[in-house]
Amino acid sequence: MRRALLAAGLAACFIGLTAAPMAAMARPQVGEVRIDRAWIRPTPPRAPTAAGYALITSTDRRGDTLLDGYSSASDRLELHRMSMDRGVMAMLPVPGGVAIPPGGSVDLQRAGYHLMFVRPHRPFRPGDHIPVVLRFQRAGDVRVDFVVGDGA
Ligand SMILES: [Cu+2]
Repeated sequence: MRRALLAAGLAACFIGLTAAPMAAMARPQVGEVRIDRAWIRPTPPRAPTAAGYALITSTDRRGDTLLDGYSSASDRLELHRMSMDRGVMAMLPVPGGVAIPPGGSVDLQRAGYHLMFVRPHRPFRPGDHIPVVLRFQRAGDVRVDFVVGDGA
């Protein structure tokens, strides 16, 4: 019995130790890209898509480009731009990605962009954390947890 408890204690310690680098990896900053306010609008059941937004900052003096991304929580993740077409709001894929200026930021929502989760695997409920990988031209793959909510 005592031995079992000791083993359990060691296992807990080991998990504690190995969890630290994992937590560090999950930080939404890799290289010279920083992601703030990453959020997704809640979806009703069986919604075919969900929209996500983030504030992206590049501290690289060359800037960076958000190319696209992927998530285990939906079939696909696409980068879209809202645009008016003869008075009708439409959304279009963004060829070439979104440029983040050197030392500057792009607020996807304000700039008319969103990340479109195509066919979410389950409803996104307020408070859920959705793991996402954003792909940048220079910074490469950046892991970010998007929080389902109202973006506040
Ligand atoms: Cu869209």
